[in-house]
Amino acid sequence: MKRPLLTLTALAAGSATLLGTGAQAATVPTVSSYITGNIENSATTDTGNQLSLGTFNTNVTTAFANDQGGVWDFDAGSTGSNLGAVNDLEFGTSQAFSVQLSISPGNISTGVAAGSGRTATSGSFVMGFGSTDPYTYTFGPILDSGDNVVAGAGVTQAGLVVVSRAGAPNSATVTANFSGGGSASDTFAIGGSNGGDDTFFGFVAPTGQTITSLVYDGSTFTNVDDFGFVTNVPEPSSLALLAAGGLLVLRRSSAQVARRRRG
Ligand SMILES: [Ca+2]
Ligand SMILES: [Ca+2]
Repeated sequence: MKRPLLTLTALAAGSATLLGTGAQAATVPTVSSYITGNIENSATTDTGNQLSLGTFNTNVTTAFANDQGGVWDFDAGSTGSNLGAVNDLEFGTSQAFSVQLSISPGNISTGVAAGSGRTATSGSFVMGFGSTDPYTYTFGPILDSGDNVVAGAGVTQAGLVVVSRAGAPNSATVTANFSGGGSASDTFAIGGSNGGDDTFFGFVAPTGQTITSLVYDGSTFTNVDDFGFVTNVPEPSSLALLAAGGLLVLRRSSAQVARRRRG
């Protein structure tokens, strides 16, 4: 029995190399939702491949409960030091699955205090840029708890919040790139106030496709807080339902036995 286990470990190590993950990425937990009361605007509305903040937050909350998504709030799992540009985001109530998020260029600070003139929308910590944008957020494959790639799985919805900055109005554009080669984009004029004009951008992939990356391109330096995603991994509950169905049959038969005994 030991030999297959060693082979699996070797395969996992080999696939990590093939995927170009290189150095060990940090693993960070996600939470179930945005704190929508702290986010003033939704740049995107429920049209085409866009999603409003309200719809996305409902979707990601449901997805988290079903082990299918999560929100990186930059606070969970952070002590305020830079987590770096490549992280494995564990998602769902059981945090069983993960997706690797790689940010380019890599001079970015994740899980750090909000910059001067900016306020976090959740907790104290945010994602801060290290230079002029654009910044690209690329999703890797979905991995299960054993770090095996879940075949055919990917991110189907994603959204981020661009934090408003005192004295620095921002013409911000966020683009979602899809696996079929298309994209969706939206531009929004964010006012120059400290935390008073935080703006959500969210997207959903066309049916049967996934979101491969998001790109933020703005006219000013600012922070992102939070960053959420929904995947199409099969619900563990669908497997649990089969087991629960089996239990139900057992319970029914014991109930019938009990009724027969009473009768
Ligand atoms: Ca705000
Ligand atoms: Ca935060």
